[in-house]
Amino acid sequence: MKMTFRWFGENQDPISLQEIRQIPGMTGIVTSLLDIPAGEAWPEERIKAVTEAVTKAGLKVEVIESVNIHEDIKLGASGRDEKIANYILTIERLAKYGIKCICYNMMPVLDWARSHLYYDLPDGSNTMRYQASFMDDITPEALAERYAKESDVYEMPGWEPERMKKINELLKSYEGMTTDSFYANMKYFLDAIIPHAEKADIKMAVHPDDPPLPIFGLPKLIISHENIRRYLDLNPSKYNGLTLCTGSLGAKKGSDIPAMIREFGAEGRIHFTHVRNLKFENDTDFYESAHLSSCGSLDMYAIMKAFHDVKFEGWIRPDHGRMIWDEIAKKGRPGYGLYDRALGTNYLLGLWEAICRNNSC
Ligand SMILES: [Mn+2]
Repeated sequence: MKMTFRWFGENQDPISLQEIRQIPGMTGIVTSLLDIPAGEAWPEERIKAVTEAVTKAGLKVEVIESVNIHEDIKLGASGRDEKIANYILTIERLAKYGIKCICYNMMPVLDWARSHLYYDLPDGSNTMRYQASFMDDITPEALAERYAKESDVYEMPGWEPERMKKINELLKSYEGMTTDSFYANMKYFLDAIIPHAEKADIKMAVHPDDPPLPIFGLPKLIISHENIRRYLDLNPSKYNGLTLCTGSLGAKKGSDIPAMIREFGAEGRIHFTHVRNLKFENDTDFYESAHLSSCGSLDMYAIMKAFHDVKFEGWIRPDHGRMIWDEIAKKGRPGYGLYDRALGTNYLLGLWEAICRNNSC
Protein backbone atom coordinates (compact mmCIF):
# COMPACT_ATOMS: atom_id res chain seq x y z
CA MET A 1 0.00 0.00 0.00
CA LYS A 2 1.43 3.36 -1.03
CA MET A 3 0.18 6.42 0.85
CA THR A 4 -0.53 9.47 -1.31
CA PHE A 5 -2.10 12.90 -1.00
CA ARG A 6 -4.07 14.86 -3.56
CA TRP A 7 -2.41 18.10 -4.61
CA PHE A 8 -4.04 20.31 -7.23
CA GLY A 9 -0.82 21.85 -8.56
CA GLU A 10 1.13 25.13 -8.44
CA ASN A 11 -1.22 28.13 -8.14
CA GLN A 12 -4.14 25.71 -7.84
CA ASP A 13 -3.67 24.64 -4.25
CA PRO A 14 -3.00 26.69 -1.09
CA ILE A 15 -1.15 23.67 0.35
CA SER A 16 2.51 23.31 -0.53
CA LEU A 17 4.41 20.15 -1.41
CA GLN A 18 6.69 20.85 1.59
CA GLU A 19 3.71 20.79 3.95
CA ILE A 20 2.54 17.50 2.45
CA ARG A 21 6.01 16.00 2.77
CA GLN A 22 5.91 16.66 6.53
CA ILE A 23 2.91 14.36 7.04
CA PRO A 24 4.34 11.21 8.65
CA GLY A 25 4.21 8.24 6.30
CA MET A 26 3.46 10.29 3.19
CA THR A 27 5.26 9.13 0.07
CA GLY A 28 3.31 10.18 -2.98
CA ILE A 29 1.33 12.90 -4.70
CA VAL A 30 -1.79 12.49 -6.79
CA THR A 31 -2.21 15.41 -9.14
CA SER A 32 -3.62 16.66 -12.43
CA LEU A 33 -3.40 19.47 -14.97
CA LEU A 34 -6.68 21.15 -14.21
CA ASP A 35 -6.43 23.77 -16.93
CA ILE A 36 -6.21 21.31 -19.82
CA PRO A 37 -9.73 20.83 -21.16
CA ALA A 38 -11.11 17.29 -21.46
CA GLY A 39 -10.49 15.91 -24.94
CA GLU A 40 -7.11 17.59 -25.46
CA ALA A 41 -3.75 15.83 -25.28
CA TRP A 42 -1.61 16.86 -22.30
CA PRO A 43 1.53 18.70 -23.41
CA GLU A 44 4.68 16.80 -22.57
CA GLU A 45 6.49 19.83 -21.11
CA ARG A 46 3.68 20.34 -18.60
CA ILE A 47 3.87 16.70 -17.48
CA LYS A 48 7.64 17.03 -17.16
CA ALA A 49 7.33 20.21 -15.09
CA VAL A 50 4.84 18.83 -12.58
CA THR A 51 6.60 15.49 -12.10
CA GLU A 52 9.93 17.29 -11.62
CA ALA A 53 8.43 19.67 -9.06
CA VAL A 54 7.05 16.76 -7.03
CA THR A 55 10.30 14.77 -7.22
CA LYS A 56 12.25 17.84 -6.13
CA ALA A 57 10.03 18.07 -3.06
CA GLY A 58 11.00 14.52 -2.07
CA LEU A 59 7.75 12.88 -3.13
CA LYS A 60 6.69 10.64 -6.00
CA VAL A 61 3.92 11.10 -8.53
CA GLU A 62 2.63 7.83 -9.92
CA VAL A 63 -1.10 8.52 -9.99
CA ILE A 64 -2.97 11.14 -11.99
CA GLU A 65 -6.42 12.19 -10.83
CA SER A 66 -7.96 12.83 -13.21
CA VAL A 67 -7.55 12.71 -16.95
CA ASN A 68 -11.13 13.65 -17.70
CA ILE A 69 -13.31 12.02 -20.33
CA HIS A 70 -14.84 14.32 -22.94
CA GLU A 71 -18.65 14.27 -23.17
CA ASP A 72 -18.44 13.15 -26.83
CA ILE A 73 -16.94 9.87 -25.60
CA LYS A 74 -19.65 9.34 -22.96
CA LEU A 75 -22.34 10.26 -25.46
CA GLY A 76 -20.88 8.25 -28.33
CA ALA A 77 -20.94 11.46 -30.41
CA SER A 78 -19.19 11.86 -33.75
CA GLY A 79 -16.18 13.68 -32.31
CA ARG A 80 -15.20 10.84 -30.00
CA ASP A 81 -12.43 9.25 -32.09
CA GLU A 82 -10.34 12.41 -32.10
CA LYS A 83 -10.74 12.74 -28.31
CA ILE A 84 -9.86 9.10 -27.77
CA ALA A 85 -6.71 9.55 -29.89
CA ASN A 86 -5.73 12.47 -27.64
CA TYR A 87 -6.41 10.36 -24.56
CA ILE A 88 -4.06 7.67 -25.88
CA LEU A 89 -1.39 10.30 -26.55
CA THR A 90 -1.78 11.51 -22.97
CA ILE A 91 -1.38 7.95 -21.64
CA GLU A 92 1.80 7.49 -23.66
CA ARG A 93 3.27 10.81 -22.54
CA LEU A 94 2.41 10.20 -18.86
CA ALA A 95 4.13 6.80 -19.01
CA LYS A 96 7.40 8.48 -20.02
CA TYR A 97 7.41 10.36 -16.72
CA GLY A 98 6.76 7.43 -14.40
CA ILE A 99 2.97 7.55 -14.13
CA LYS A 100 1.52 4.14 -13.27
CA CYS A 101 -2.18 4.80 -12.71
CA ILE A 102 -4.85 7.13 -14.12
CA CYS A 103 -8.04 7.83 -12.20
CA TYR A 104 -11.01 9.07 -14.25
CA ASN A 105 -14.78 9.00 -13.99
CA MET A 106 -17.78 8.39 -16.21
CA MET A 107 -20.12 10.86 -14.55
CA PRO A 108 -22.25 12.57 -17.18
CA VAL A 109 -21.89 16.36 -17.47
CA LEU A 110 -21.16 17.11 -13.82
CA ASP A 111 -18.38 16.07 -11.55
CA TRP A 112 -19.17 15.41 -7.87
CA ALA A 113 -21.91 17.43 -6.22
CA ARG A 114 -22.92 18.46 -2.71
CA SER A 115 -25.69 20.69 -1.40
CA HIS A 116 -23.38 22.44 1.07
CA LEU A 117 -19.63 23.01 0.81
CA TYR A 118 -19.12 24.46 4.29
CA TYR A 119 -21.71 22.93 6.60
CA ASP A 120 -21.12 23.85 10.25
CA LEU A 121 -20.65 21.00 12.71
CA PRO A 122 -21.18 21.38 16.48
CA ASP A 123 -17.43 21.20 17.20
CA GLY A 124 -16.80 24.39 15.20
CA SER A 125 -15.39 22.65 12.13
CA ASN A 126 -17.21 22.63 8.81
CA THR A 127 -17.62 20.06 6.10
CA MET A 128 -19.42 19.13 2.91
CA ARG A 129 -22.98 17.89 3.11
CA TYR A 130 -25.49 16.25 0.79
CA GLN A 131 -29.12 17.01 1.47
CA ALA A 132 -31.42 15.35 -1.10
CA SER A 133 -34.37 17.74 -0.67
CA PHE A 134 -32.10 20.73 -1.26
CA MET A 135 -30.81 19.15 -4.47
CA ASP A 136 -34.37 18.41 -5.68
CA ASP A 137 -35.28 22.06 -5.41
CA ILE A 138 -32.26 23.70 -7.01
CA THR A 139 -31.37 24.22 -10.68
CA PRO A 140 -27.88 23.37 -11.96
CA GLU A 141 -27.25 27.07 -12.67
CA ALA A 142 -28.21 28.08 -9.13
CA LEU A 143 -26.00 25.36 -7.67
CA ALA A 144 -23.04 26.43 -9.83
CA GLU A 145 -23.57 30.03 -8.74
CA ARG A 146 -23.63 28.95 -5.12
CA TYR A 147 -20.37 27.02 -5.56
CA ALA A 148 -18.74 29.97 -7.28
CA LYS A 149 -19.73 32.25 -4.40
CA GLU A 150 -18.76 29.87 -1.61
CA SER A 151 -15.51 28.67 -3.14
CA ASP A 152 -14.44 31.97 -4.55
CA VAL A 153 -10.70 31.47 -4.91
CA TYR A 154 -10.57 28.24 -6.88
CA GLU A 155 -12.94 26.96 -9.52
CA MET A 156 -14.55 23.67 -8.64
CA PRO A 157 -13.45 21.03 -11.16
CA GLY A 158 -16.42 20.13 -13.34
CA TRP A 159 -18.32 23.26 -12.32
CA GLU A 160 -16.31 25.90 -14.18
CA PRO A 161 -18.43 29.00 -15.02
CA GLU A 162 -17.60 28.66 -18.75
CA ARG A 163 -18.89 25.12 -18.74
CA MET A 164 -21.98 26.06 -16.76
CA LYS A 165 -23.07 28.44 -19.52
CA LYS A 166 -23.73 25.37 -21.66
CA ILE A 167 -25.26 23.30 -18.90
CA ASN A 168 -28.77 23.01 -20.30
CA GLU A 169 -27.47 22.01 -23.69
CA LEU A 170 -25.29 19.36 -22.04
CA LEU A 171 -28.14 18.04 -19.90
CA LYS A 172 -30.32 17.84 -23.01
CA SER A 173 -27.74 15.78 -24.85
CA TYR A 174 -28.32 12.93 -22.37
CA GLU A 175 -32.08 12.83 -22.95
CA GLY A 176 -33.05 9.44 -24.30
CA MET A 177 -29.69 7.87 -23.41
CA THR A 178 -30.37 4.30 -22.28
CA THR A 179 -28.26 2.36 -19.81
CA ASP A 180 -27.28 -0.07 -22.57
CA SER A 181 -26.12 2.65 -24.94
CA PHE A 182 -24.13 4.33 -22.15
CA TYR A 183 -22.34 1.03 -21.44
CA ALA A 184 -21.76 0.54 -25.17
CA ASN A 185 -20.06 3.96 -25.35
CA MET A 186 -17.91 3.07 -22.36
CA LYS A 187 -16.92 -0.21 -23.99
CA TYR A 188 -15.96 1.58 -27.20
CA PHE A 189 -13.67 3.86 -25.16
CA LEU A 190 -12.15 1.02 -23.09
CA ASP A 191 -11.51 -1.23 -26.09
CA ALA A 192 -9.70 1.66 -27.77
CA ILE A 193 -7.51 2.75 -24.87
CA ILE A 194 -6.80 -0.37 -22.80
CA PRO A 195 -4.30 -1.95 -25.25
CA HIS A 196 -2.31 1.30 -25.09
CA ALA A 197 -2.55 1.42 -21.29
CA GLU A 198 -1.22 -2.16 -21.19
CA LYS A 199 1.70 -1.25 -23.41
CA ALA A 200 2.45 1.85 -21.33
CA ASP A 201 1.97 -0.11 -18.07
CA ILE A 202 -0.57 2.40 -16.80
CA LYS A 203 -3.49 1.05 -14.80
CA MET A 204 -6.81 2.70 -15.62
CA ALA A 205 -8.96 3.18 -12.50
CA VAL A 206 -12.54 4.37 -12.91
CA HIS A 207 -13.93 6.36 -9.99
CA PRO A 208 -17.53 5.70 -8.92
CA ASP A 209 -20.18 8.36 -9.43
CA ASP A 210 -20.32 10.73 -6.48
CA PRO A 211 -22.87 10.78 -4.99
CA PRO A 212 -24.36 7.49 -6.20
CA LEU A 213 -27.75 9.13 -6.57
CA PRO A 214 -29.52 10.65 -9.60
CA ILE A 215 -28.98 14.40 -9.93
CA PHE A 216 -30.82 16.59 -12.43
CA GLY A 217 -32.17 13.45 -14.13
CA LEU A 218 -28.74 12.32 -15.31
CA PRO A 219 -27.94 8.60 -15.54
CA LYS A 220 -25.61 7.33 -12.82
CA LEU A 221 -24.01 4.02 -13.67
CA ILE A 222 -20.90 3.37 -11.59
CA ILE A 223 -22.61 3.21 -8.22
CA SER A 224 -22.93 -0.36 -6.98
CA HIS A 225 -21.36 -3.80 -6.90
CA GLU A 226 -23.47 -4.97 -9.83
CA ASN A 227 -22.67 -1.95 -12.03
CA ILE A 228 -18.98 -2.08 -11.26
CA ARG A 229 -18.95 -5.74 -12.23
CA ARG A 230 -20.62 -4.86 -15.53
CA TYR A 231 -18.09 -2.08 -16.15
CA LEU A 232 -15.09 -4.33 -15.44
CA ASP A 233 -16.55 -7.02 -17.69
CA LEU A 234 -16.72 -4.57 -20.60
CA ASN A 235 -13.00 -5.16 -21.05
CA PRO A 236 -11.45 -8.05 -19.08
CA SER A 237 -7.89 -6.66 -18.94
CA LYS A 238 -6.55 -6.04 -15.44
CA TYR A 239 -5.61 -2.62 -16.73
CA ASN A 240 -9.34 -1.84 -16.76
CA GLY A 241 -9.74 -1.39 -13.03
CA LEU A 242 -11.25 0.63 -10.25
CA THR A 243 -10.62 3.53 -7.92
CA LEU A 244 -12.48 2.23 -4.89
CA CYS A 245 -13.85 5.36 -3.21
CA THR A 246 -15.39 4.47 0.15
CA GLY A 247 -17.15 7.82 0.48
CA SER A 248 -18.78 7.62 -2.95
CA LEU A 249 -19.88 3.99 -2.72
CA GLY A 250 -20.70 4.36 0.96
CA ALA A 251 -23.18 7.17 0.30
CA LYS A 252 -25.60 4.55 -0.97
CA LYS A 253 -27.02 3.08 2.21
CA GLY A 254 -26.49 -0.64 2.56
CA SER A 255 -23.40 -0.84 0.31
CA ASP A 256 -21.09 -3.58 1.57
CA ILE A 257 -17.74 -1.93 0.88
CA PRO A 258 -15.51 -4.57 2.52
CA ALA A 259 -17.23 -7.23 0.37
CA MET A 260 -16.49 -5.19 -2.79
CA ILE A 261 -12.86 -4.80 -1.76
CA ARG A 262 -12.57 -8.54 -1.15
CA GLU A 263 -14.12 -9.45 -4.49
CA PHE A 264 -12.59 -6.87 -6.86
CA GLY A 265 -9.35 -6.67 -4.91
CA ALA A 266 -8.78 -10.44 -5.04
CA GLU A 267 -9.13 -10.20 -8.83
CA GLY A 268 -6.45 -7.50 -8.95
CA ARG A 269 -8.91 -4.93 -10.27
CA ILE A 270 -8.54 -2.26 -7.55
CA HIS A 271 -5.59 -0.04 -8.39
CA PHE A 272 -6.27 3.05 -6.33
CA THR A 273 -8.44 3.83 -3.33
CA HIS A 274 -9.89 6.91 -1.64
CA VAL A 275 -10.61 6.10 1.97
CA ARG A 276 -12.87 8.45 3.90
CA ASN A 277 -15.88 8.33 6.18
CA LEU A 278 -19.31 9.94 6.13
CA LYS A 279 -22.15 10.25 8.58
CA PHE A 280 -25.71 9.49 7.50
CA GLU A 281 -28.36 11.89 8.79
CA ASN A 282 -31.17 9.79 7.27
CA ASP A 283 -31.46 7.39 4.30
CA THR A 284 -30.15 9.87 1.71
CA ASP A 285 -28.59 12.82 3.52
CA PHE A 286 -25.06 12.75 4.86
CA TYR A 287 -22.15 14.90 5.80
CA GLU A 288 -18.46 14.11 5.44
CA SER A 289 -17.08 13.27 8.87
CA ALA A 290 -13.57 12.84 10.19
CA HIS A 291 -11.98 9.56 9.10
CA LEU A 292 -12.43 7.63 12.38
CA SER A 293 -15.06 4.88 12.49
CA SER A 294 -16.49 6.47 15.63
CA CYS A 295 -17.07 9.78 13.80
CA GLY A 296 -19.09 8.40 10.88
CA SER A 297 -21.20 5.56 9.54
CA LEU A 298 -18.52 3.42 7.84
CA ASP A 299 -16.45 0.74 9.55
CA MET A 300 -12.94 1.88 8.67
CA TYR A 301 -11.27 -1.06 10.38
CA ALA A 302 -13.29 -3.52 8.27
CA ILE A 303 -12.36 -1.55 5.14
CA MET A 304 -8.63 -1.54 5.88
CA LYS A 305 -8.73 -5.19 6.98
CA ALA A 306 -10.30 -6.14 3.63
CA PHE A 307 -7.51 -4.29 1.79
CA HIS A 308 -4.97 -6.13 3.90
CA ASP A 309 -6.57 -9.51 3.25
CA VAL A 310 -6.49 -9.07 -0.54
CA LYS A 311 -2.84 -7.97 -0.28
CA PHE A 312 -3.58 -4.55 -1.73
CA GLU A 313 -0.41 -3.06 -3.19
CA GLY A 314 -1.86 -0.07 -4.99
CA TRP A 315 -2.15 3.58 -4.03
CA ILE A 316 -4.32 4.90 -1.23
CA ARG A 317 -5.17 8.43 -0.22
CA PRO A 318 -7.21 9.98 2.54
CA ASP A 319 -10.16 11.75 0.99
CA HIS A 320 -12.27 14.77 1.79
CA GLY A 321 -11.78 16.08 5.26
CA ARG A 322 -13.40 18.77 7.35
CA MET A 323 -12.02 22.28 7.59
CA ILE A 324 -10.53 22.62 11.06
CA TRP A 325 -8.24 24.89 13.07
CA ASP A 326 -9.31 28.08 11.28
CA GLU A 327 -8.35 26.58 7.97
CA ILE A 328 -11.25 28.23 6.23
CA ALA A 329 -9.32 31.49 6.48
CA LYS A 330 -6.65 30.00 4.25
CA LYS A 331 -9.34 29.28 1.65
CA GLY A 332 -8.59 25.64 1.13
CA ARG A 333 -10.51 23.89 -1.58
CA PRO A 334 -13.72 22.43 -0.11
CA GLY A 335 -12.93 19.00 1.31
CA TYR A 336 -9.23 19.41 0.60
CA GLY A 337 -7.78 21.17 3.60
CA LEU A 338 -4.45 20.06 4.98
CA TYR A 339 -5.09 19.20 8.61
CA ASP A 340 -8.02 16.80 8.64
CA ARG A 341 -6.59 14.86 5.71
CA ALA A 342 -3.23 14.67 7.50
CA LEU A 343 -5.02 13.31 10.59
CA GLY A 344 -6.90 10.87 8.35
CA THR A 345 -3.64 9.70 6.80
CA ASN A 346 -2.19 8.82 10.16
CA TYR A 347 -5.35 7.15 11.37
CA LEU A 348 -5.32 4.92 8.26
CA LEU A 349 -1.61 4.17 8.69
CA GLY A 350 -2.24 3.35 12.36
CA LEU A 351 -5.00 0.91 11.46
CA TRP A 352 -2.71 -0.61 8.82
CA GLU A 353 0.18 -1.08 11.21
CA ALA A 354 -2.05 -2.75 13.79
CA ILE A 355 -3.64 -5.04 11.21
CA CYS A 356 -0.25 -6.01 9.81
CA ARG A 357 1.21 -6.72 13.23
CA ASN A 358 -1.77 -8.82 14.21
CA ASN A 359 -1.36 -10.85 11.06
CA SER A 360 2.42 -11.11 11.28
CA CYS A 361 3.16 -9.59 7.90
MN1 LIG B 1 -13.26 9.69 -4.28
